[in-house]
Amino acid sequence: AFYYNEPSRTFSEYLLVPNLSTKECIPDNVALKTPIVKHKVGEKPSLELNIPVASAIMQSVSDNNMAIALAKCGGISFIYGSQSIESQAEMVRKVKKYKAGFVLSDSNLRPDNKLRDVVAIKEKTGHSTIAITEDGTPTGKLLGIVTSRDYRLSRASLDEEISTFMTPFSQLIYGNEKTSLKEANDLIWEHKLNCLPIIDNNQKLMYFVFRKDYDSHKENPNELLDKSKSLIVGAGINTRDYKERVATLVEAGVDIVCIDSSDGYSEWQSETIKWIKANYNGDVKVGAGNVVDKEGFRYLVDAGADFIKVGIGGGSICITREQKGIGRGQASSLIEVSAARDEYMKETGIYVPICSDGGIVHDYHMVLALAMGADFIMLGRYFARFDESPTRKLKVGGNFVKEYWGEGSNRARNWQRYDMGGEAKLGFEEGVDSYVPYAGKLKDNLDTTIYKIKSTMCNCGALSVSDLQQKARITLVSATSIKEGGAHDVILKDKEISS
Ligand code: MZP
Repeated sequence: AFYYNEPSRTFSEYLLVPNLSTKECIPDNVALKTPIVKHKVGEKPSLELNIPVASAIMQSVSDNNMAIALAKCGGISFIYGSQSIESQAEMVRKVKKYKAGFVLSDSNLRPDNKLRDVVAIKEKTGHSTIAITEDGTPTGKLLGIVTSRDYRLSRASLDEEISTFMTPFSQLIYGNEKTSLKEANDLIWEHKLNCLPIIDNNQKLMYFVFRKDYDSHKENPNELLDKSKSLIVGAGINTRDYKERVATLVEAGVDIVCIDSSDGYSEWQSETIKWIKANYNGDVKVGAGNVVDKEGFRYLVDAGADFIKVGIGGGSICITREQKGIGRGQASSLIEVSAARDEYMKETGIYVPICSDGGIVHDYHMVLALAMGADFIMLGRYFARFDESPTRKLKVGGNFVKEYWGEGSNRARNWQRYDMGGEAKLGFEEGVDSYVPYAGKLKDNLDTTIYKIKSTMCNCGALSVSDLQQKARITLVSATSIKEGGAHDVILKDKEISS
């Protein structure tokens, strides 16, 4: 046998040592844009994320709702593959059809409209119209009106209504009546237009209403309307039914697929990747894994993989290490695979993104993963806690929880993920069925996490992911210093004092 000289390690055994934070190192200046497909060094990758996170290829995590919520925040979901091809493709279609936006109604306003400044003046404008005033009083200067979905007014009477209220506005840009409210909102979100869309009773756009000081020559919304894009979405595939599954997913509009396997260093994966690349002229992007060493990385990259996923046995619901004794500490795996990626880049001029999959417990683990060379991070437990995950929210022992189960559990029975070419069944469990604490809305939690990541990067003097990968200084910590890192030698106020 070959023996590694060093024990394999995981994130909690490391800390980041701060670098000089220059004055421009503030969270607002940190860009988290990151590539998810291979590309020539110096060229723009064909697929990027605005934030370096992906939700796991799991029944209890990634369906179309999760995918929409996460893509709106700039990440990506890989819709689980342990379902029929048709139902998975339908989920993909739902994401692709969705146009980022919001429903304009009294209860669902854009947060940046400053809700506190919104006052309904229903008596004046009809039950389903609200007014936004500058000082938040019913008599304050009007900034805009928003009509709700069931607003019923003819174009003429709406024109009249608007002219009554338009005094502070110098600009009323007529919309193209073929444009749906969703498309208009998509545009507003995407380009951060400071305006309100006004719709007719067929939900078609009538006007964009702008503030007086708005310079419409810079970005006329009607010109921006063809350019509006759909959300991006990925999907998990396996090495058995991939020919049919990939064809159907591609037709549904999937942006990228990923072979979902607990151990990806196999001839099955190589064959699958080569088939996809040959049959789609290289156009279908495919991630592969999971691997934990340089040999696995090189094997899948040589087969044509677009990104490589790293991690075996570190997932919160995973018992593979207990069941089979297979795996490696996530940090050690990542450090070795990232070095292999850098070597490959020097040799070929091609950058292959790495995804660190599983085992993230604290937000700072994400920064460590990025610093150790990951380009993005896949999370299961983290996302399972939110409203948008597909599982039930329950009250257990007085606390709200959400269900979260592994793909290798008897509940999911995703035998393809553990397939060793034998019978088409899950021979034994490699995952558990569990609860995770309920944490509320995805966006609220993710915003905080992203802010933490950015501010930690500022401590490291890094303004981008690649900057962090180059500049980070990482130290191992002793067991005693781990203890020092938490609150210690004090009596916490929320704990009972035992006599
Ligand atoms: P975590 O974010 O919950 O720690 O880990 C999620 C990852 O665990 C998934 O992306 C996947 O790679 C892995 N996973 C999913 N199901 C199992 C299992 O049943 C598993 N063993 O290990």
